[in-house]
Amino acid sequence: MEKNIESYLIEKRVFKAPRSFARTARIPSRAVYERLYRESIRQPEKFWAREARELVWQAPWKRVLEWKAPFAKWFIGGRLNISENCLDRHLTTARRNKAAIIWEGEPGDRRTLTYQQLHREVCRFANVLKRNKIRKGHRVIIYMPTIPEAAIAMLACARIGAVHSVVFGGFSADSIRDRIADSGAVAVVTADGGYRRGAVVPLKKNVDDALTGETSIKRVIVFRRTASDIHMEEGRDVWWHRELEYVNADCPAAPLESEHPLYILYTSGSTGKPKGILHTTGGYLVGAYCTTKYVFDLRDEDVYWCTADVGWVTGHSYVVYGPLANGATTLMYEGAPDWPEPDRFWRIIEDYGVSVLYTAPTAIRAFIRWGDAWVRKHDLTSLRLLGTVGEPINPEAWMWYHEKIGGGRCPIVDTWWQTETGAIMISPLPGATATKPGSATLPFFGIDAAVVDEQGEEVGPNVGGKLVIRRPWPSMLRTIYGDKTRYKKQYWSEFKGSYLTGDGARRDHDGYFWIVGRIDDVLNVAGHRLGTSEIESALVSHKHVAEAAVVGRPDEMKGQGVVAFVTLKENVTASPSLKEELRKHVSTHIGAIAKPDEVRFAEALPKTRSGKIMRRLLKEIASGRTVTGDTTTLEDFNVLARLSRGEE
Ligand code: 7RM
Repeated sequence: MEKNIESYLIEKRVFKAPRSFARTARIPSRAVYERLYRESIRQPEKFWAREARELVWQAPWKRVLEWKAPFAKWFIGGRLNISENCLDRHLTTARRNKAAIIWEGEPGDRRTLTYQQLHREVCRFANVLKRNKIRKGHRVIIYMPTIPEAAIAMLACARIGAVHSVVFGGFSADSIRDRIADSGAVAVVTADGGYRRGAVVPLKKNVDDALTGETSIKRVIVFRRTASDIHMEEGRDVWWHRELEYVNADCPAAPLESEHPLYILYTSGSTGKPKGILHTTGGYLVGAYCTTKYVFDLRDEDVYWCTADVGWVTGHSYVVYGPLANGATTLMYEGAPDWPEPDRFWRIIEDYGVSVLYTAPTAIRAFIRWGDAWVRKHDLTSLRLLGTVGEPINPEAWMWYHEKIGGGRCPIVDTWWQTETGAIMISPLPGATATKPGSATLPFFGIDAAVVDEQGEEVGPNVGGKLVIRRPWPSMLRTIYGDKTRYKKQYWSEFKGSYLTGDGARRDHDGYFWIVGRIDDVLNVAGHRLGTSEIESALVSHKHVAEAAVVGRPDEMKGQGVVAFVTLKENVTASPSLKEELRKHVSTHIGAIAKPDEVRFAEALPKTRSGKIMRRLLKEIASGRTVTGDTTTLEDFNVLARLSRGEE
């Protein structure tokens, strides 16, 4: 029998939900959370139905849930349209003239679209789609920069019932080609280019390269963003602005069945070919809507900024659908956080009075590395709530975020969820939950999360195991597009009736969840199973370390040896004595068992565009192998080449 994952790094700091916050919060105390949570678990369908009733349905549902494991249908018989819920529904209220999207381009250009204006643009573009023979059920690839038109294209697809699949603007022609082939898409919506660190990303050129040879694509609609010199293929490519000349703004929202597919989003998975995660209409909307409402506790006065790219699931649920369904003001920024200088985020927060900031640990660690002086240049007092997502946040990075960005007054919501879950699953509620640096805390309403051992039995406090969800929830994936078998096998085969997240976790004595890393990345050192996040956090707690990734490599004596890849803060000199110091540092903070056998300094770590460290690649490098398998989600190939050559 495999042993449980062990834990050595126990965090003792606790931060109560601030009084001022709790006073006005939707969930004002831990007691209220507990009561609602218990109710939601006892009668989940009642809870979700109550939330769903806050939205607009063109026909009411007959049954809340049909669960033929592992296939779920939510709000059966109901008809609705997400774009209607994100747009039309606000037009009869004072939100009509409220900013829906505030956007800033990387070069500094600015646009604001009110709900009324956004509605009009979405209707017009939906008519453009129709004019180009795109119909309900057709798949449409959206390959765009983070500009309002990306959201407009998504909402326009949703309005007519076309299924969108957003591909990260940073991905290559090959990735687009794979996703077109897998989804059988008939159209691509793209731009001539996008801006990233002052350069133009040749989006249209990449699309052209993806379409050579056999393809299912009949139409490419091109938005003019950079005025770059591009090729337009006669009979296939049309300009967005030209097409608008032929349409009006009258486009009723199609009444779609609750289970009508909304989007496919490809995720890399740890190995092999990307999986097309399929989300459907009613359940997804309810999940995105209600988590946004409770977790960010949005007010009409808020300027809410989720820094994610629209190509990531976070961009879907928490830049576009969740905030707009709540009638919030969502800010979008096109470019890099260090362009033209490392204070771009802080400048934006000051300029627009951002009050809620939602970003990723990888970004926070980069800011720490660039130094506090950039932060101090700006007035960040408009902020009232901070969030993180994407990876476990190292407690020291959490503390920095809390003090330097949040001025010690803003709660931090560390939100755990996945592309597959569609919406936040484990997170503090800012007026109710005391937070602990590094913990995503407690499950959201209706979410039956647990940590189990190899037999599927729930483990006791502070024992590590596999994180599972023991019942269906509305925003869950419905399948892997075109591959039911893989869907069943990957997520539902290990423990009967439970969804396998693939993450390792433990719960502490207060029931708080601590994610210890991906199960595939767990190390096995002399019979001890260690998650990656604690060792990495121990390294990041050293004053010279900006970022760390830990992997195992085969070791004759111990089974696996520990290799740490470490990025140092700016102006710190790499030296053999520092390597030794870091090994000792881990040893004193966690124990000799986790002491790295080798520390390697790296200028940067291989990451996905959403900032996740690709440990699979580091494992191969650490054991001296050449890197194989899927690297299409890698942000910067040069990083890999440098690491493989052993350059520091
Ligand atoms: C939203 C998103 C999912 C994986 C997930 C975890 C990791 C995400 C947290 C986290 C610890 C968090 N979707 N993860 N959030 N780990 N604490 N708050 O990231 O599909 O791209 O990734 O990301 O491993 O399984 S995703």
